[in-house]
Amino acid sequence: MAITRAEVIVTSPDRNFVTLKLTTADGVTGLGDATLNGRESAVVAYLRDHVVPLLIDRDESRIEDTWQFLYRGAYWRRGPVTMAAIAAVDTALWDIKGKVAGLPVYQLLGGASREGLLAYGHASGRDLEELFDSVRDHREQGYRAIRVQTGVPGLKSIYGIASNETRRADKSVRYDHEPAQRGSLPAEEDWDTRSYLRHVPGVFEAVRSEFGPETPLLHDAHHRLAPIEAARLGRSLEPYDLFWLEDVTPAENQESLRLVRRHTTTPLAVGEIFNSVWDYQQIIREQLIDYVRSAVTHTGGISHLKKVLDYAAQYQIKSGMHGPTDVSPVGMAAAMHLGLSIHNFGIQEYMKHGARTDQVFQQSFSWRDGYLHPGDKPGLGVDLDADEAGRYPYAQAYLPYNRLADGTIHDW
Ligand code: GCO
Ligand code: MG
Repeated sequence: MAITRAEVIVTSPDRNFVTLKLTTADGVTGLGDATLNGRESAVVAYLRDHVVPLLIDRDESRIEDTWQFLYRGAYWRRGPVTMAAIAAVDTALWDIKGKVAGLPVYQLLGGASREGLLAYGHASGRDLEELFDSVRDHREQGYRAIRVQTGVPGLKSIYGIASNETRRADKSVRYDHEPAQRGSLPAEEDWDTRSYLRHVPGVFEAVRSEFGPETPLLHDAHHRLAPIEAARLGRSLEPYDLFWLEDVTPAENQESLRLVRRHTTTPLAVGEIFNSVWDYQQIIREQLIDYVRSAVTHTGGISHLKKVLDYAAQYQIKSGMHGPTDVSPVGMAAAMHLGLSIHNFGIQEYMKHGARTDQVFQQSFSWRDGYLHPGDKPGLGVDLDADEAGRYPYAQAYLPYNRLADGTIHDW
């Protein structure tokens, strides 16, 4: 029982992905997603220089020991690069363990706690007409829950809006945007909080009026508000019964959510940029959020995110795993296996990958009537076609950044 080969595969079919492939002495292979949007090369170097040499000859069955070895043995702890690298190793080892056992990973985690995973997609529009078309498009695709993002009058380009410039290269999905834009430097976007706070409640009033009260609607403030502004937004959206309001305020200061919580009953989701349980400790213990947004890919893998969610379950907090196109099909499969097994599953973000991505990664999950299921192939159920992957070399791409009208850098 030993890992004999570890490869870091970088491919860019529709966007950049970093995948770790482990092979054992018995020829069993496992895949792990290590994609960190806009910082992929940092994780590639961390894996190739500081992890791969340590994996060779390790016993692939010892997942927890390997996790602790890579976490504690590095001396320098946590952070997005380290925890994405550890996540890839952890996920690949769970993939191998499932294949050796002849079981899908969710069976190793305690079996299914539900028939399928409620998913949400990203509707967006620069104006109400475009937004309504996007909502209809997502309902036609079968989504039962829909995130709503909108342009703001007076702002040229902001987060989350599929426009001609940001729509994905292959236009495979009309309205999904790919925030990371290929090029040597990040793109600058603009922002004005007061315009946004004046505009958004009216958008949700229009969406509810057009589509009714039933559909779970979500919205992402993408870290842009001060706590009191977040409190105001949460309260102003209460008549529209959101499923959740995401990343209302930068949450490094976990206490800041106390003020938001005092003013609004709109459910809160936080954590897609978190990478360990320590980022959540206070906001879970004080029940300052309702959903944990982390992806398996960015939070130390299946082993660590399960620990975070088991801690959250004690406080009636549910999962809302991050699932944009920059979580690869391997990371999505890991999320689905974990989400299917835990009791406190909430919802799974699901932005469909492009056609070229689906050629590189052969997946076995199902998408039916608004629900996802990881499938029952042993392991994660994903294969990577190395030849196909080789057709798409890495292309530098950055997430945008933000400035206010006076030129001050703001949170993107
Ligand atoms: C989401 C996220 C994304 C991020 C992207 C960054 O809720 O899906 O906010 O849109 O911006 O994943 O890599
Ligand atoms: Mg988000």
